[in-house]
Amino acid sequence: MARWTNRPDGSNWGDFGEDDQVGRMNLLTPARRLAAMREVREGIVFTLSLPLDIPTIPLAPSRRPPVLSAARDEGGDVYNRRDPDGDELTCDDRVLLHTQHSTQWDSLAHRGRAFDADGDGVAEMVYYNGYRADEHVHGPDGADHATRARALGIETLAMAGVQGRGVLINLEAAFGREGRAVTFADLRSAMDAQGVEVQPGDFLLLYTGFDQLVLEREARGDGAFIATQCCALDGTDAPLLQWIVDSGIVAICSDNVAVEALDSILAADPPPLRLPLHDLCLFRQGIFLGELWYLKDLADWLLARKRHAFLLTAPPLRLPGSVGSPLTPIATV
Ligand code: UVW
Repeated sequence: MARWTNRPDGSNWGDFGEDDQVGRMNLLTPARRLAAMREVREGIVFTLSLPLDIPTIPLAPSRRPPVLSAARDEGGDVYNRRDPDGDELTCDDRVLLHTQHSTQWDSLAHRGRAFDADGDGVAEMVYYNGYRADEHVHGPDGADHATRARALGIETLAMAGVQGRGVLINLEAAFGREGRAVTFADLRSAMDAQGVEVQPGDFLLLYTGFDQLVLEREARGDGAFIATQCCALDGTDAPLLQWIVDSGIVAICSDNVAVEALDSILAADPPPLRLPLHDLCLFRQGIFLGELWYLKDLADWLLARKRHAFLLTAPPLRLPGSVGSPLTPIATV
């Protein structure tokens, strides 16, 4: 039985196939990857992740730094373990990893909503392309709260080969570090001023300066509330949402918390759609979101040279069933 007969307004469900799980990443063709490689002129690389234990004081209570410990077997901890018949040592470790704590990809199973996909007049809880909560995105079950996205897990993105042309818009250079919900008019003016051209298949990177706020907060060692500072996209701006649809971009990545401004989610009386840009990107269009990336060094380098495009290599962990993934993206300029 088809998962859906109705698709949400403004969605592309089915356009990439009945069982598609990677959405706009389908636009990342071999020709576009080759074009991305032609953006490499100097061979210089930039690492675009924070250390994954930062922020040490979480930005959200459910998202905590990784906890490392020794792997264990019948002999106890496999850590600084000396081989019985020699002078060799072995360390194996394990990690409790919150996949959305630090530099991360959101999978398409990260945000869904109630929608009458099967046309019976009753809304179901669904994700991109009509995949169902519980049936496909399964759990939590049992004492250990086991979960598994049997569809739309982050491994689908890993298998899509996340390498293509990145383009960076420097919103900090355009608007500073004041909290600002960036509209399409704002974005267009920054793009025009910086000579940024966005092409179908591009990864759109937005530098806001938020990575510096995170690192400054770390240096102070306080838990200051910073989530509403710096630029973030205005998910309520219809022209912005339409441009995202029309642009053909495959992902939006930023150094801030959520790519979009958090005004709706933080409002005393929040609207029904609290994260409208997440809804457009993850739920309706299959556009991946990257958050809390470390972009300062790349942004400074590009700004000084009036460049904006580069080769981006940014695979998530191939971790079956996970709804997000930490990563260490690389830009090559
Ligand atoms: C927020 O933190 C609001 O966004 P995300 O869940 O995508 O990280």
